[in-house]
Amino acid sequence: MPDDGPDLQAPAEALRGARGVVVLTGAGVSAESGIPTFRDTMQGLWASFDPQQLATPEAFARDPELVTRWYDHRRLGCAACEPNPGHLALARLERGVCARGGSFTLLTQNVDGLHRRAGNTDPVELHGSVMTWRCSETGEAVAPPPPPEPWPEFPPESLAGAPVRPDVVWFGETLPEAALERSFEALSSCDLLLSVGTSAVVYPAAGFIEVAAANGARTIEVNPKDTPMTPIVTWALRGPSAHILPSLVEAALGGE
Ligand code: BJW
Repeated sequence: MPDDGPDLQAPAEALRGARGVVVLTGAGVSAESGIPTFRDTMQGLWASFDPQQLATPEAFARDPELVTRWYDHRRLGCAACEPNPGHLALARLERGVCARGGSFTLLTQNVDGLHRRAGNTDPVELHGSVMTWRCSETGEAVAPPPPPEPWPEFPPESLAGAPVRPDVVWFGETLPEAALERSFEALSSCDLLLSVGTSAVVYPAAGFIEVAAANGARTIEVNPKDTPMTPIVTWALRGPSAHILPSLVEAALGGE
């Protein structure tokens, strides 16, 4: 028999029977949309920079021009990309679970806005969004120029005279309280958690898989590689999410 991917029967049955579904996504779900994952080596002009060094309040304080140029480059890159079949499968999954009266919560670490564009109605953006920006002092929203226009200056300046920053969560910053509340509420009552395209090394999101498992949920991981959470998940499905998710969701929902 040809090897056309992992065996989806048991995880698809679990997904079909679940009444509370939580999906946790990371950068890998957007890889096939052409957005590099967070821990990929950067390309071109940014090849000599380390994302983990730039995604910090300290880097922004030290060099706001560099950090805002990097985020604006990513903002315009995300705006130019489209949701891929993996994103679309998760939107279909939300419709299917809700149509049969179940609960569905999408928790994403991604800042690219692609889940919303694919049709998921209310994703919890744990690490914020690169598409929205705010004054670094007052917190007031400051709208960036519509893509493909870059900001006219780096860093952009707010009406309060302070540098404007992307509305993302950097290392050492706390996640939005409402996002954490919605996450823990969903994790405490779900019977299935699907983790897709995350290296599962950044907390608190990485710990969500353990929280769901400790509450009795079954867990599915979709990733081409092992992660620190692989040993505890119920099913580890190896492969790219743009291939696996459409098949998994089709097997779970069928004609629904
Ligand atoms: C594919 C694929 C394909 C490829 N299909 N898959 C507990 C223990 C230890 C440390 C801490 C802790 N609690 C808090 C911390 C500190 C810190 C942390 O976790 N550090 C660790 C690195 C050790 N956490 C924080 O600081 C958080 N704040 C917080 O907890 O506040 C309270 C506190 C502070 C300090 C101490 C204690 C408490 C904030 C975390 C904010 C993270 N922000 C970033 C940047 C956002 C803006 C931006 O994008 O620039 O979020 S960091 C970066 O990592 C980004 C991502 O959302 C996040 C996760 O990365 P992700 O999505 O998993 O991407 P990758 O690249 O790592 O992995 C991609 C995966 O896809 C890989 O596995 C591939 O194999 C796979 N893949 N192709 C499917 N086609």
